[in-house]
Amino acid sequence: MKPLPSHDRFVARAKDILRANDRGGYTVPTARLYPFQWNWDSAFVAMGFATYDPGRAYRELEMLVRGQWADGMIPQIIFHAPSDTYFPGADVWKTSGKSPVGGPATSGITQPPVFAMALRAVHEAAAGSTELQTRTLPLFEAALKSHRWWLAARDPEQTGLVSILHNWETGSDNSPAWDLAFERVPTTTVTKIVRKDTGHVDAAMRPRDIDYQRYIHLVDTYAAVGWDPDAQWRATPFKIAEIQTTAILARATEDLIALSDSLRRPEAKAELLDMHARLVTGLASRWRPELSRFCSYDMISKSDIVTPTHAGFVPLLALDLDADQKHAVAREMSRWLASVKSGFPTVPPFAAEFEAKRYWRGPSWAIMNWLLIDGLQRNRMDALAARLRADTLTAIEATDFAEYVDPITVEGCGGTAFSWTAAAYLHLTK
Ligand code: 9WN
Repeated sequence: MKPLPSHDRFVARAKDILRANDRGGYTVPTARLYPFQWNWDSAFVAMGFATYDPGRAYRELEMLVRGQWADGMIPQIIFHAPSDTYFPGADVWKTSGKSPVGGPATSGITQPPVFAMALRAVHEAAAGSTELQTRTLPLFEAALKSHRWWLAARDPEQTGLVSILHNWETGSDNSPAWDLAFERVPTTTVTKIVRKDTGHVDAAMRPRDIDYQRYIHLVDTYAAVGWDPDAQWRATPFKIAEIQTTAILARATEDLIALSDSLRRPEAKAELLDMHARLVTGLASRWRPELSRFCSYDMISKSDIVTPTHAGFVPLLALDLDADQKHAVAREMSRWLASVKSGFPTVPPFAAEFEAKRYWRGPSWAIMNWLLIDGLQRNRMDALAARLRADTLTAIEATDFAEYVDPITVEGCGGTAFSWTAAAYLHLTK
């Protein structure tokens, strides 16, 4: 869709935000609150840069893979330069020996694998320059290695669904989808917790202290087994076969398949086709017609997670729904949309768990709207996609690129001048 003249001012502001958050080849999500490079943030940011500066977009991804581990994992946080405005910082994770020798320190967990979706977008944006496109191949190899890691480390039982072992890995940190599973996670920690986030933004918009105790209990548990994937798989009290992550991985695998054609890598393509078939089958099995959405699965309690969250619709990114599913999803998504003023809520207001301003328990996020719009477009559900796109742009303009938005009052919440919100604006108006 062509940008309207009324978008020009905001497109300029979005580029200013990305410039201001640039720390020399990588982009921090926002100043102070998140002072390092984050995995899926940078993938979205690269797609934002791809709309006007493909060279800078490549650079964002190249900086991210500097933190890739030898086993293929691309970490959640890359600590390129020190900062004391964030907890947990580099010292908490105890990942030396795992993070790259001579490279930056990293956290020990990962984040949603948007990376290959971004790589394809960047490669296509660089179509006019064979010189720029030579930068795709090493990043393709890095992505392939990371997808192998996901399937080996996070689906050792070959279910077709990848599991997350930490809520931070989903990117939807305090989603009520994890509440029951977290009741089994102890609140004791070896690491002393010194929160910094609540010094930057209102505590009512952030997870609670007891949540952080559990988050850090898991970090301590994994550090104690040396971040070994098999040992973590056995030791963890928190293991969720997760639909949002699996949908992103399946879609990213589809994008790698397209790249394997452009790069003429037939063996890689064959391997990727197998991965893709496995993921799509696993994901499709999570459809719950009685709920009109998909559900994650708690691998420890061996039960469906039925709490209503936006994640139930993210599989549209990777699946082609049949007519009955489309009809049911359109009805259900419309019901959620009718209950808010703007954007797609991470939890609908009619659910008991809804909190309008608390992070992933209700607010609308531009990047989640972006993924949902993409999934709706893929499934030719164009009217809903157009509505969500218009809402998202209006909310970004009204809140000056806030981290997330109260979906009832359309107030900006969390961090300000946020990088991936800027990237979403650039992508949705390109
Ligand atoms: C932990 C950077 C990140 C996002 C996540 C978002 C938030 C971090 C935190 O900020 O998480 O990764 O400390 O709250 O939940 O999705 O990647 O923007």
